[in-house]
Amino acid sequence: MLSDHTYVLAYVGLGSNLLSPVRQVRQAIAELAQLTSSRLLAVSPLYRTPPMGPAGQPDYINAVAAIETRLRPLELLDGLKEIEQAHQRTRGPERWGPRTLDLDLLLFGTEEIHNERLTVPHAGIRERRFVLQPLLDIDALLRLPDGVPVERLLAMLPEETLLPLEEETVSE
Ligand code: A4P
Ligand code: MG
Repeated sequence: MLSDHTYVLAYVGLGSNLLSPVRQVRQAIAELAQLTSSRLLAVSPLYRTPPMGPAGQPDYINAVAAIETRLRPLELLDGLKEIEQAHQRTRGPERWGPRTLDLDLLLFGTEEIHNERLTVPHAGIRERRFVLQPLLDIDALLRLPDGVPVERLLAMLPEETLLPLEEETVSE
């Protein structure tokens, strides 16, 4: 854990496309709020997004949460993995296949981390509208550690609209 007064602002990406994905994501948000030495600050709208990766899998529900944490990056990753496990995450052998819950550590303050277990910013962050849009919803001025505005990355992606779920359809 970091020393008493050192909080870091971290962003976590949530994704699910199995077993009532809206429920999975909402429950995971509640569990993120319970993470030790951390506080949930903001949650983006939920989005229904076409699958990136193998075709023939259901659409995903994606969202991003901002948390303030005193955990170190690997401690936070362990916490995220525990929540994934609690969702009885099932995953097939194929890369980018369907899953009940996927939690990615997108950003950890302005740190750049490269070790065996963790790459931050998350390796796919720049190419994924379903990550960039909800990040921007939480902070319209957000920049990656290298200073690039998230808004600019989003503008560089191919034209495609991501619609937030309407409140009334969220009770899946
Ligand atoms: N790891 C390294 N860096 C990180 C990080 N920043 N956050 C390591 C989380 N984990 C990180 O992850 C495998 C290992 O990556 C972890 O044990 C950790 O040590 P995993 O979650 O078990 O594997 P994965 O998620 O299947 O692999 P991958 O390649 O990370 O997949 P992604 O990038 O998470 O993509 N389409 C839509 N529309 N929406 C989605 O959310 N998600 C995926 C999965 C595919 N298609 C999608 C979506
Ligand atoms: Mg992942």
